[in-house]
Amino acid sequence: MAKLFRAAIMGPPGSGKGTISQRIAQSFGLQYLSSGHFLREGIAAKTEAGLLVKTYVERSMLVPDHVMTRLMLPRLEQLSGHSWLLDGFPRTLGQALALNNLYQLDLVISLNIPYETLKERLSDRWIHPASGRVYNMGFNPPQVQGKDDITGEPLIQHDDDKPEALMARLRHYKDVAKPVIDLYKSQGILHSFSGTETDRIWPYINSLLSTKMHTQPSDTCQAQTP
Ligand code: G5P
Ligand code: MG
Repeated sequence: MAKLFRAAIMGPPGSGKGTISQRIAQSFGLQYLSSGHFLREGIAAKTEAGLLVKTYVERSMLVPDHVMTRLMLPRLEQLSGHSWLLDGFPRTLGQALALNNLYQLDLVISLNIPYETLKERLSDRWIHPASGRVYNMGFNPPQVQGKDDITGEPLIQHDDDKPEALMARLRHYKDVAKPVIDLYKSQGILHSFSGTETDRIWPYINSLLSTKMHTQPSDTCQAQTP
C-alpha cells in the first residue's frame, strides 16, 4: 500500500492557500481540509462550535489554540487512512506542537507574497457569506456580477480587507507564523515559494509534489521559486 502523505500550506491572508490547495487536491487526490472554511461552515450551520468561533472569525482574529485544536484534530482522525492537506492549520506554534504530537507532516508549503499584491487581491475580493465561497473580480469573477454562482445570492466585501486592517493582519501573521516556520525548517520539511501570481508558482509546487509523493520521506531538500 502507498505511504500516506500529509502536508500543510501556510501563508498570509490572500496569499493563495485556498486556490493552490484546490489544485493540489484535484491533481494529487489528497483530502483537503481548510480551517477557515470549516469554521465558516460551523458558523453558517449555527453549530455549538460555530457560535463559539463566530466573533473571532468575523473580526479576522485568531481563534484560541485550545478551541482550534479541539475542532481540527478530531476531523483529522476521521481522515485516518487518507492522505491529506491542511490549509490554514496550524497557524501558531501551539497548534503546530499539538499536531506534531499526533502526526508527522511530510511537507509544508509556505507562500511569500508581497504586501502590495495581497492588498490588490483582497480589495478585489468578494465573498458569499453563507458558504464562504470567494471570488476575485480579476482572477475568478462570478458568472453574474455581484452574485454567487450557485445560489444567486448577493456577494459582500469584508471590512477587514480594507488597507489599514489588512496591514495589521499581515504584521500579526508574520509574528505568529515565524516560530511555526522555524519548527518546520528545523524538521527539514519546509518549502517556501515567492511570487506575485499563483499561476506562476503552481508549476513549482506541482513538480515538488510529484517528486515528493513518489520518493522516500527522508528526501527533504529546500525548494524556492526564483
Ligand atoms: P482563512 O479562511 O484561512 P485567510 O485570511 O488566512 O483566511 P484567505 O482569505 O482564505 O486566507 P487564501 O486562502 O490564502 O486567503 O487565498 P485565496 O482565497 O486562494 O486567494 C485570495 C484571493 O486572491 C481570492 O479571491 C483568489 O481568487 C485570488 N487570487 C489567488 N491567486 C491569484 C493570482 O495569482 N492573481 C490574482 N489577481 N488573484 C489571485 O481564515 C479565516 C479566519 O478563520 C480563523 C481566523 O479568524 C481567520 O481570520 N482561522 C483560524 N484561527 C486560529 N487558528 C487557525 N488555524 C485558524 N484558521 C482559520
Ligand atoms: Mg483560504
